[in-house]
Amino acid sequence: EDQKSILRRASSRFPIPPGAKFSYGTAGFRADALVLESTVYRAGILAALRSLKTRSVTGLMITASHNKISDNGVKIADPSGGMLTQAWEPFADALANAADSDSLLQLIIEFAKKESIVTDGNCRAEVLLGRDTRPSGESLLEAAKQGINSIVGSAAIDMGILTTPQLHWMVRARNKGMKASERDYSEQLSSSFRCLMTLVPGECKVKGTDNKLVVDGANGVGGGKLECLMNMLDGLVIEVRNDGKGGGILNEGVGADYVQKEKVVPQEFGSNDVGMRCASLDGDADRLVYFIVPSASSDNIVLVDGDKILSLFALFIKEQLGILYKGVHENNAYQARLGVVQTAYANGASTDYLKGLGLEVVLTPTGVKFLHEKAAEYDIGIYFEANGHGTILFSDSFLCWLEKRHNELPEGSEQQKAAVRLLAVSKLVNQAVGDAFSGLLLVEAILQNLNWSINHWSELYWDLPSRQLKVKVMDRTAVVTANAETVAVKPPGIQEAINAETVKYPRGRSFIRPSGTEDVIRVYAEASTQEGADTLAQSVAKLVE
Ligand code: 16G
Ligand code: ZN
Repeated sequence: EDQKSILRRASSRFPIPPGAKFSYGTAGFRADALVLESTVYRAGILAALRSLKTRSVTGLMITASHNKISDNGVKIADPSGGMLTQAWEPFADALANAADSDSLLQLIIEFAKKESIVTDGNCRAEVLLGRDTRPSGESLLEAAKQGINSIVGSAAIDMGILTTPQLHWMVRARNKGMKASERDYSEQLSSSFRCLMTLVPGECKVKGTDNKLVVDGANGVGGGKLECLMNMLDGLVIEVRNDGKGGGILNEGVGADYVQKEKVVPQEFGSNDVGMRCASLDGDADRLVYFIVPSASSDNIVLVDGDKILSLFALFIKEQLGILYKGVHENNAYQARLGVVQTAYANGASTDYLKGLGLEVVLTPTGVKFLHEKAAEYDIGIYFEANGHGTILFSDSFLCWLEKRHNELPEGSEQQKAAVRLLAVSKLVNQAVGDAFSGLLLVEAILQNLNWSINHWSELYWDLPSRQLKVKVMDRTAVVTANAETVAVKPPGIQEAINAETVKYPRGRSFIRPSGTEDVIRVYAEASTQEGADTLAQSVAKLVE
């Protein structure tokens, strides 16, 4: 059977639901799971074509992250392990929205021609598949496999139930010729974590249960996976709650998104946890926030968000670089460029703090692909969204120099230890995407290295009070932003009106942006008081309505 008839036959089994309109958006296609089969089938085709084009392994992940359990979604991992190249997003949209088998076929033929992709079976495509714990995942996975198999010469490799970052890590590892099983992932994380822990200064601190970390697994894939990883770690006691086995519902009253947005304790947490070090993962474990329950009498938490995780990482790395370069003449050392990447959602106090450390801070629009791309311009690029998605990227040239330097330095010297720590960080931290597990292990290792409590960390700076609102609109594309979403250039006049409101508040800052995942305009405001932030957000929301 030839390529055309295979495609025509297979795609006719996955008709697009009437009236549906899909958009690849910030993080892939996302919708109610019931309408997603055709989209996931077509995403399978896309992943296979991308693999053929790049002659590398690609990935396809089925997840709707922190969204409700009845939703699902699909996104493609590029050969680097990062997000699908933006250049292919219009094709992704066109594929997902093709009205019938004929137009789908036509689109594929034209695109393959334009990109010089040959589907004669002589070139092999390989796509790694993963899914989270959503019940709809199984049938959608089947649709994805059919999509991949619709492209002649393609192989779908089912990696099973995974966190999103695990799948991305595997794609990257495969293309680097490394071993890429879940076991290999866990070994890399646990061995680099152990390495960081052996370098904790002073006598080894006793890690009793009084120093335990309590983790909210969002009733998603992360809880169970973390329990497996835990068995390979020393020096860290973790108690996982909401691991999905206790009957709780995915992302309902639990998880990093809930904790960060609502700023209240998740289910299964309460007065017994006062003062404990707590952390929360999202449904597919690519986001991480920490929190403290300050008192038994209320549901409120002290949030330690992505900005603060970023600040802890930046501070630690800067300190290690300082030790490494001590006494070395500028001309003799590789000058590592350290950069910090945030979005407009970063709390103003965090940006001030980071700049106060003398760091270069840049803003990008919301969405991992933008932050990641920017961070990759540095030798060490640290990026985080306030919502807890982020990672640290190391350039190959810097790592190469660091390896060499490490071998030259006197054995056991402070300088060599700094080199070992930085090398360990580069292995611990997922280089493909933000990963709640590597983030969590790095936070824990740094707190141990600095001998800091979560309270000390939380008090690095005080967050400015902030408020987020969303406004339902007919057409979110009416709002167009510039300067990393800090300025609204359309509709005309709105930015001037926002400015006029903002200047009324000490430390006032506010912006609007169209959501990339929902039909809403998001409003963000911060000010020196909570009341100020609230009223500023409300008046800006009125301007949008
Ligand atoms: C997606 C993005 C996240 C972003 C969020 C914003 C990825 C992997 N995820 O979840 O980075 O913060 O969308 O959503 O890129 P919004 O556009 O609806 O505000
Ligand atoms: Zn997620």
